[in-house]
Amino acid sequence: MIWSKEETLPRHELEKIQTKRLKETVERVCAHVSFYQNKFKELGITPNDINSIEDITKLPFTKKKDLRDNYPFGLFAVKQDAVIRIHSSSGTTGKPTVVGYTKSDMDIWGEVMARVFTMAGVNSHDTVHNAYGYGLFTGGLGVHNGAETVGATVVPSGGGFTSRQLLLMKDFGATVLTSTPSFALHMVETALAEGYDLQKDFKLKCGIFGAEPTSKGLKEEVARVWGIKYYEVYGLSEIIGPGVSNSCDESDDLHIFEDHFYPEIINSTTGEVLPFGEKGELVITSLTKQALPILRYRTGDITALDRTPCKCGRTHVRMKSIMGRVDDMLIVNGVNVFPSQIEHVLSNIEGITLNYQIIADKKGYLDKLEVMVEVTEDMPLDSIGALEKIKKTIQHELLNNLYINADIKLVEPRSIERSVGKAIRVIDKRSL
Ligand code: DLL
Repeated sequence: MIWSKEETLPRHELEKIQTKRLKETVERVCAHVSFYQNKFKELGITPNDINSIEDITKLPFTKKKDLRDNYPFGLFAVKQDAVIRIHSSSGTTGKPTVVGYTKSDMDIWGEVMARVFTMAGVNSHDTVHNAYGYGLFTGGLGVHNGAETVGATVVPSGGGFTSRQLLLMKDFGATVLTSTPSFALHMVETALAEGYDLQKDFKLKCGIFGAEPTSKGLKEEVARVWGIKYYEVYGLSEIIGPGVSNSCDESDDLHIFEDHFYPEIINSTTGEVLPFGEKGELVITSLTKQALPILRYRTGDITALDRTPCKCGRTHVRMKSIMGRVDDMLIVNGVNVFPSQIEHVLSNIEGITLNYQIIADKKGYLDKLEVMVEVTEDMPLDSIGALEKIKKTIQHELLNNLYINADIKLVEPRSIERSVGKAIRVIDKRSL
């Protein structure tokens, strides 16, 4: 089943819609967002220069930093009374990235997520157990909205409380699981430890997983142990949240909902647009967003695009599963964090230095983060009470500011190995 006719439009018709919507978006940002007004002035262009979708390459890029520099609402193109929802992610110097939605944006989010669910064969007869986090993160509420749009019964369980989640999944007869892939596997471990029979006790037929980089092996493992079909959803808050693209029955690649989100692949160093099939940084322009329209957003995600026809009948371009990042952003159990954000938190804590290392690893199927930090010279290492207090403070600040749970290891001054060139701040032992 296909949710909307826009997903199967012939390319020339799709391009007509994209051109019209791009022109409207450009006019909107030039009328209401001073950041873009200045960018257009610098580049010596006006909205009249945009006459076809190909003209998109004349437009400026937008980066995460631009959202932070214009914190909180500087890039919004509507007045506050038109904004009905705010989401946000953690930020470098305490300033989060803030995104907003009008009623029309929320309807479009519901629509694209309805396409995602329909791609996975989900309808009003299904019960969706939604274990993506609710709250400021776009995962929980974004997925929720789409499940309701297709008329499914949603169980808004959110993250954590694995035992209770399993009980609800069994008793409510969930047929669809939505969560990060690592959480889906973590559930398996808990279920087996608690004596459940995965095939007999649960009615799951499929899962819609995303929000973190996942290897082919891990996807196959999730599908195998649960005995379900694995669908992958991709998205990011700056563009809408989950629902930018999703995999169909015929392919592991993900159809991008191109009538709303226009994709390009660029060489992240030169900014040059790369041809279909080549690997590079994914750049997305929102074509219909009202509250936070965004031009050529540098996602930092590495992938490649494929325009060859798909057997499922959808004409929208497909992207490969994310192959990595162009920057040092870590995704820990679905939460995005930059090493610089951790450094900022550490810099405000007494008794430690800024000689630190972040070690990302797996504990079972979940991600585990350890922050190893050297204490100051005057901090006696035998003062257990003082060290415990520092550890607790770091843990608390990381959780409060960045929403991450980390183990803290305090070590002696000068004990972390120094490197000749750039300091090695991150050791990522998780391999894709
Ligand atoms: O993670 C939105 C989302 C929620 C997507 C639930 C899918 C499911 P952010 O918190 O803004 O939004 O993080 C966006 O997460 O730039 C990618 O680096 C990563 N990401 C999202 N989906 C995938 C995926 C949500 N399927 C950032 N594979 C993005 C790999 C993904 N990485």
